[in-house]
Amino acid sequence: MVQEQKNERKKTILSGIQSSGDITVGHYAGAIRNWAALQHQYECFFMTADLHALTVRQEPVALRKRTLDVIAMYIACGIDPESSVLFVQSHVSAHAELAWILNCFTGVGECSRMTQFKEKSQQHNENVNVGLFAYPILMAADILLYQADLVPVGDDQKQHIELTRNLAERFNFHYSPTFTVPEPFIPPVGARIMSLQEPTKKMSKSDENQKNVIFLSDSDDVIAGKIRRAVTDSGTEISYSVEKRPGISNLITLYGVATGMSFAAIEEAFSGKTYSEFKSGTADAVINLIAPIRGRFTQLRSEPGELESLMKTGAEAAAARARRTLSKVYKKVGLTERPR
Ligand code: ATP
Ligand code: LTN
Repeated sequence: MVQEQKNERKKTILSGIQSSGDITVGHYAGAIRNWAALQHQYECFFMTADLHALTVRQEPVALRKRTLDVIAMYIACGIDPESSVLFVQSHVSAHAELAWILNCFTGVGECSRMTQFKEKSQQHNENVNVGLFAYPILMAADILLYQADLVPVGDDQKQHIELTRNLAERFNFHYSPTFTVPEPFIPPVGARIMSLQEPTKKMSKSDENQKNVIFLSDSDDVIAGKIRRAVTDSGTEISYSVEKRPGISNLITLYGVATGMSFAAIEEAFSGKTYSEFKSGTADAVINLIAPIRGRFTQLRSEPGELESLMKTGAEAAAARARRTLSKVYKKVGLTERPR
């Protein structure tokens, strides 16, 4: 009973990753490892954003498979399915329903200003659809449905959380307090892992050039090869400076994420060493991080029944929480009660 009361007072986290590609070390650094670190202090909801993935063309069979892969990867990275709710966004219809209501509270100008929209509409200029435009509104619905206090994400999602906060405040002001206004949690290290070949660009799972990206499913040899061939800078010094040495700085960040060492300690450990020695040290560190994750992932994916039952429990728990918020919202905006 005492335990129950304590749990009730826990604050809430919601976060997610789109199932638009395989999970990368960037997702691990910017998002998943922080979820794992925070999971026992908060009541947590972690989802696969499969509806968001539809904003760019997906191959249906691959999308279905990746949606399960993402959930399995969360667990392989240390998310405890016993204490966190893991679910698939499309399994909880309240997400799409709240998104519609929030659409009607969002200015076209607000969505046009979103950096991700501008970038993605250039990248996919053959298919600039309304879903891509309204993407951050669905993300706001994801967060607000669970009354999340904290949203742990990488640096690129800051602007979307700012929009979510504005929408929550707007709705609360127009009607009465309804939504918790969430805070972003952006980690001090690893909030933006950069591409290996173009270290001024974010490492992205949908990058056409696979050499840019380390996937958590990559084999040891593939990881070592990608790091060996990573672009470094003209120079010899192993010291962190994003402006002067973006390539080396990205590898220092990866080394720090993989080992937990501070930048100063890494610089000291490699002082006087060559770039090639540093790269092989970084490859070892990243392999030590990823190999056990990959092992657990393979094991989990070989037991589809378990994942499916977990998704069912997750969807039920998430839907129950989401329904409470959605009912309040429907009532406040003036929709008639559904006849029972
Ligand atoms: P895409 O690459 O397909 O455009 P994405 O990988 O940027 O998409 P998501 O998969 O939805 O987008 O990202 C999920 C989470 O992982 C977000 O919190 C995002 O900020 C974080 N993330 C993604 N890439 C990186 C990265 N390179 N460094 C740090 N965090 C990242
Ligand atoms: N838009 C996010 C993925 C995402 C998300 C969310 C993150 C969808 N819904 C809710 C946090 C909370 C992205 O990283 N591209």
